[in-house]
Amino acid sequence: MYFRKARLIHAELPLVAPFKTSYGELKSKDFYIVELVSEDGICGYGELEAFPIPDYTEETLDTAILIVKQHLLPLLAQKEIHTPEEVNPLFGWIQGNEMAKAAVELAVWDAFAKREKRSLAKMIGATKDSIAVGVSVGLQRDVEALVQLVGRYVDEGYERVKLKIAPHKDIQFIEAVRKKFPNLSLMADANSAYNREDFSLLKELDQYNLEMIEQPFGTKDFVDHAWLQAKLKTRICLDENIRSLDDVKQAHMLGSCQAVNLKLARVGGMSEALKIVKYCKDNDLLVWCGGMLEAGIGRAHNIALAARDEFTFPGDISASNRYFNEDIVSPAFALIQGKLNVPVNPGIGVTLNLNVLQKYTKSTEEILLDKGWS
Ligand code: OSB
Ligand code: MG
Repeated sequence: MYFRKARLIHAELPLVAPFKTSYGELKSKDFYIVELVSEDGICGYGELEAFPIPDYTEETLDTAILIVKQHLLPLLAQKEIHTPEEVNPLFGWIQGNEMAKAAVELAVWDAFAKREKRSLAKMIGATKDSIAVGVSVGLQRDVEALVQLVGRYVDEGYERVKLKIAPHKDIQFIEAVRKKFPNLSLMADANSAYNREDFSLLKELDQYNLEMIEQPFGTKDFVDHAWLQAKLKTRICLDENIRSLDDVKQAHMLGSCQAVNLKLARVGGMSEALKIVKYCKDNDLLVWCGGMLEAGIGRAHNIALAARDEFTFPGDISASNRYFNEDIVSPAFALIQGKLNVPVNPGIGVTLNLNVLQKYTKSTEEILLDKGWS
């Protein structure tokens, strides 16, 4: 397949409520859609998940779109791509920039699945037709607000709840939610807000029957995480640390975690994600699908991945209405008895909702891939 054109659509969707983590607060989802058009008119879509500021990883929307335009799209220009697996090695000489790579690579996967008239889920070997999902809840003002919000999500049918924590915004909050929901599948995500000196706080969390504690320590640390994992009965899960299969191997060999939050955007796309899934399965690491507050395109990719059999633990893949009043795809993703349906149409299985997308589009740029580069 040759790609003849790319369209970069910059859009910003307001969130239904601000999302607060130990890094800061997000009020909207600012993103690009990467549309690749093949020689025979097939359109593949990817969503660029970098955030406006480099707090979660080094990439920002501005740096990532620059990498897409200056380095990744030129590699696709005038080059025949035979399988989507070729894209990851094609981008391999470029260091880092996983989110930029993922946005383009995932658009290629979508295009190939559409050409084969198969759903992306089926194409990557997924068999589930619906997936149980969880919800990630941001830091709240006080314990009462948190307990009430969790109650709302539980009523809506979410099967697993993740609570953001930070030092001293932890024990009280977790304790209150656990007391109100003794049997809820519950976990905590620190977004790297702790260090070894905070051990007593983390040790206290060990008594609340949490599914896991996600990314307590620094985003490049494997050694202190291993030290902590040896001291806790609760599983440690790594998120920010995991940018490639090599990172997962390192974490596993050192004993830094027992679970991996897998995000397509953070590991550079589908090919790397599938390798990580296999490694986790072979080495008894729990792997589950994380989220980046995706709009509809990114969410569709996540759902295809999480439809594989290895994903037994509900992902951070909530329904569209948990994030936005309206989503940019049709149909939007709806929660049905705690589950999301896996689209069956070709490719990602949803189409751009142009009415909604236009309302929130900030700019559009078209780049021809058959001229100007060799
Ligand atoms: O740490 O998992 C995280 C959102 C943005 C950046 C990092 C994280 C998150 C979430 C939200 O927890 C997950 C979702 O998309 O629902
Ligand atoms: Mg996380």
